[in-house]
Amino acid sequence: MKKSLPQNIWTILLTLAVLLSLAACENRGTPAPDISTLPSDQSQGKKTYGDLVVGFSQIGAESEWRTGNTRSIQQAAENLGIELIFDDAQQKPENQIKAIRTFIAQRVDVIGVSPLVETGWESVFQEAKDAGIPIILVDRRADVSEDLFTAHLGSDFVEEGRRAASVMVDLLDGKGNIVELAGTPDSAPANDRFKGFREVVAGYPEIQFLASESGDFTRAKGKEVMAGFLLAYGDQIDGLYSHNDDMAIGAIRAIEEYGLKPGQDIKIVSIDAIRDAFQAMIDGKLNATVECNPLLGMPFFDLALKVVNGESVPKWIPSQESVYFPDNAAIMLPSRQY
Ligand code: GZL
Repeated sequence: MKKSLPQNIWTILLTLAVLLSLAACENRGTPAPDISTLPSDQSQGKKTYGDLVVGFSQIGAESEWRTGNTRSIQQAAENLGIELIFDDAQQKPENQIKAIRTFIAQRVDVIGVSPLVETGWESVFQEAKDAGIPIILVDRRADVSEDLFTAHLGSDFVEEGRRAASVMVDLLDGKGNIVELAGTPDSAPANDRFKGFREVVAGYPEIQFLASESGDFTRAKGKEVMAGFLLAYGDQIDGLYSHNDDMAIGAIRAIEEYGLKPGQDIKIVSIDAIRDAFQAMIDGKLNATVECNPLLGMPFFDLALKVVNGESVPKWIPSQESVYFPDNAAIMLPSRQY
């Protein structure tokens, strides 16, 4: 005969069943941990800045803009605790290709590069793609198919050329002879600034180019080429369009040595908005500088972390930029960071 259980055992079992079911409800009711509040290294294995190893191929140190760009990248890596492997190519694209191959061999998480020139990158970018290492273009663009790089973080150089031309047209009142100091041949900024400027002056037939020659974005070459322009055209020159401030500052020296007044006898418009350009405007030797922002360090690493964590990013993230004139140069100078 089935031994009947003492009556109170049923009460105990029932109570136990109720308690267990409440506990289960409690667990079901407890929300899953909010992964967005966890340190991201715990949320589904996402990397944090401190996990990143980033290779960066820099062009060189040809200008104050480049120096500011390098400082921004290195400082941001230090602040974020990112392992940065930084290579200075000293203006040689073959050194950039070598550096990218080394980064691939080192299995970095992301490769950043500012391509010196637009062409010649397909095969090494394909090698990075085959190795599963994303490439982010920082500053300059490369002329490759879009599947060979993940994103481009940099300025709209064509728009910078348009802005420079609009200022020059105003300064010359729509007529005059200009010379042009162009950037590094085949570089994206030189190609685009050349193009953007001409889009605008095409509407002013009385503005004529006397000459255009590369000053390679450096002060020394800018001075040398401007001296040649002055020997060839002298006081026929009404305006100078320089693709960057460093070449314009070199040209200012050449104009003074020639015996003319920069900013007065020859109107000068350049691009970058480096500190020395603000000083030149204060001194009355430069008439305007179109901003080109080199402070790309933080945005670059923010983009790199998103890419490594599989987040979708825009193909191009253009910089927001202004144009600066002598009237507020003295007020602006103290706050300029490059
Ligand atoms: C533009 C950058 C250019 C600067 C120059 O983004 O690539 O290179 O305008 C620099 O000063 O040398």
